[in-house]
Amino acid sequence: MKETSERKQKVLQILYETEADYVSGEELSNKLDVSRTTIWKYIQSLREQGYLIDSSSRLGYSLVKAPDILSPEEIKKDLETEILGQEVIYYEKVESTNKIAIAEAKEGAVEGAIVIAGEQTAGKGRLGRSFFCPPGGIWFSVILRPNLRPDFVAQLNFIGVIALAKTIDKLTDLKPGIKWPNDILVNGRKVSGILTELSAEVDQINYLVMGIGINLNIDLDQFPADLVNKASSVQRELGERVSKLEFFLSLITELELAYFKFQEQGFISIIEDWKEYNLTLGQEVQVDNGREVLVGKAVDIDSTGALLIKLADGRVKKVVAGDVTLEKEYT
Ligand code: BT5
Repeated sequence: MKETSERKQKVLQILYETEADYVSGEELSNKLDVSRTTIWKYIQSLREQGYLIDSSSRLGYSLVKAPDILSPEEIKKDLETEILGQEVIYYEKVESTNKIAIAEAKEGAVEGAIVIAGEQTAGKGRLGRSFFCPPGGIWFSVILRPNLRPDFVAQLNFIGVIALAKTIDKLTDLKPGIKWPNDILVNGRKVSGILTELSAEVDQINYLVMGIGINLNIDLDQFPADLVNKASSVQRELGERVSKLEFFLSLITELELAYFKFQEQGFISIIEDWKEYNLTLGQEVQVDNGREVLVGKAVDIDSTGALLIKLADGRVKKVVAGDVTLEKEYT
């Protein structure tokens, strides 16, 4: 199976190198040491993925246009990371990439392996909520195996949101903001969310799956009615489409940089990056922590990644997990 995908990758690589020219079936079959019928099957499979490949019995094959998809072939071509995305599993349509990544992690998938889907039919949000994941967005899950105590896992969400904010900042002229703990907002609307799930012993994480969803090229009229006023997409806010591949590659590069920095220099070192995009600290907020709704001012992040809320009576409460509503959203 792996050999097949490596060979298909090689065919694609040769087609890219040949640029506008043609490469003959014979040359491909010699280079890969497989029959011309097998080459034909790889070409057909690439076409099914959306590649426009011209074929001529005299000249051979020529790549006319590549689809904007996050297939392993496209990703590996331009990958600049050390660990993230070295293994990629791509599906056109799945229930949830987190579900698959958890199964892969249990089976021993390497750190940095990524499961991606073109579309999710049962995308998961936090606390059993669902996440709307139509084609056009980026939906993926990264497997990490950090040397970290489970009670510090919330810190890793910071890496995800920092990487997302930096990528939007770098590739567009939009102003992304981070709403604690895991939302990225553009012009007050949510364009991205993160769901981190883990398997751990008392003092050590076995594996962690960070699921990231981004509304990239999605029309507002595709959103269900309950999301129309609070969600948006990068395309909608920017007024133009953004290459999925470029966005994804930039995102995993930023994600890896933040992950390495976190591991080498500790959590405090990444809080500064987080604060650059912070929409929560200094704001009056309502926080639902599952047991009660706290109202106060978000004053700081502690060393575990928890949010500190100063209540009207002056007490400071720590929130480890919950949903924040900013004052401008509820007044
Ligand atoms: C999240 O949950 O924001 C985490 C979303 C994680 C999705 C990724 S996609 C890849 C991976 N595989 C999965 O199955 N999941 C992950 P939470 O903070 O609980 O927000 C959920 C709430 O956001 C919902 O109750 C809706 O109100 C809203 N929502 C749902 N779909 C949305 C969308 N596409 N864009 C913006 N908001 C959405």
